[in-house]
Amino acid sequence: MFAGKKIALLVLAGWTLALCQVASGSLVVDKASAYSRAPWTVSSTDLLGGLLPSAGANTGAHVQWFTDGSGGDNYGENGENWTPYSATTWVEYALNTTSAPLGYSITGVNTFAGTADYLCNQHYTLSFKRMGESSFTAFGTFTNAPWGQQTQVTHHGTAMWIYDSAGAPLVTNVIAVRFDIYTDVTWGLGSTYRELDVLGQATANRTPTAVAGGPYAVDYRSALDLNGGASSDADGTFGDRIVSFEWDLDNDGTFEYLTSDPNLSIPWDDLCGYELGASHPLTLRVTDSFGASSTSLGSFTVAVPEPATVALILLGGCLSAGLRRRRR
Ligand SMILES: [Ca+2]
Ligand SMILES: [Ca+2]
Ligand SMILES: [Ca+2]
Ligand SMILES: [Ca+2]
Repeated sequence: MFAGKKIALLVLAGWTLALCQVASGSLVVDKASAYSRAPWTVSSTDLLGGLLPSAGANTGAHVQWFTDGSGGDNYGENGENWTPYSATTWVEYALNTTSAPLGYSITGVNTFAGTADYLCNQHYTLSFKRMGESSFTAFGTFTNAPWGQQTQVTHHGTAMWIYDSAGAPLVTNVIAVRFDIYTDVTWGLGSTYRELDVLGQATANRTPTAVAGGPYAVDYRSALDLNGGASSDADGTFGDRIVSFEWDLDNDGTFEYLTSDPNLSIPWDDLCGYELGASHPLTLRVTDSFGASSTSLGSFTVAVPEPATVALILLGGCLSAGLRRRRR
């Protein structure tokens, strides 16, 4: 394969940290050059495959060649060129999110440029738009080949691979990608990009975290007010949410109460019979909009009434007080 040199783009650390969800490695930019009519290592299975820009400016007549899955076999001989006659241009691609409701985790961006007449330099700013966001956020600016490259012999083409050294996603929950491309007006022509690859896969749903709250204390003959509101779903900012709260009051594995509200008030009639003064385990189960769930163990105690009211117990609606009630 082609020789490449790895350059850790430390200057971009501040930007990438803001977007990286899994900062297990460092940002790597592999740069290759001096191609000589070699087959271009492009991906035909990237997220841009076959897509036309959803927006853009000055993208030229052959913009479809950006994402056709081929770099072309001969420079400039098969229409596999894109040469904007402008100082800058930009293209946006809206990713297909029908099968990726939480967007995509981007693991790599590969770009290829070059023609027979040395227009192979690359210089662009890469931006991502994430689920739930209305605008793009810049990820970094990347350059390969000297700006204003004029040496045909040493630079027939250039490639750049951008990825995380540990294979972690560069960004998660991405729904659109943007390239702001700077071209070389010194020569009256722009760089001839031949393929833009954006690699990744659908961002996986994360299981919600249940927090039962408590321990709860309830006065004799009062309602038990449960609050699972501390439960959370890490995908909440990307359109996911907890859709159900289920409570297993006697902790027997059967959830008696189902609500979409984190708060639940259980009437005394349902508590009547639990041993007074003892701690009773309960379980909260939360489920997100993708069906993933988790549980949390809590407890509640029914207070022992004042001696003066003990006599009322037998007169009240809880004749079985003092016995742990078995439900179902
Ligand atoms: Ca491709
Ligand atoms: Ca192409
Ligand atoms: Ca989730
Ligand atoms: Ca139960």
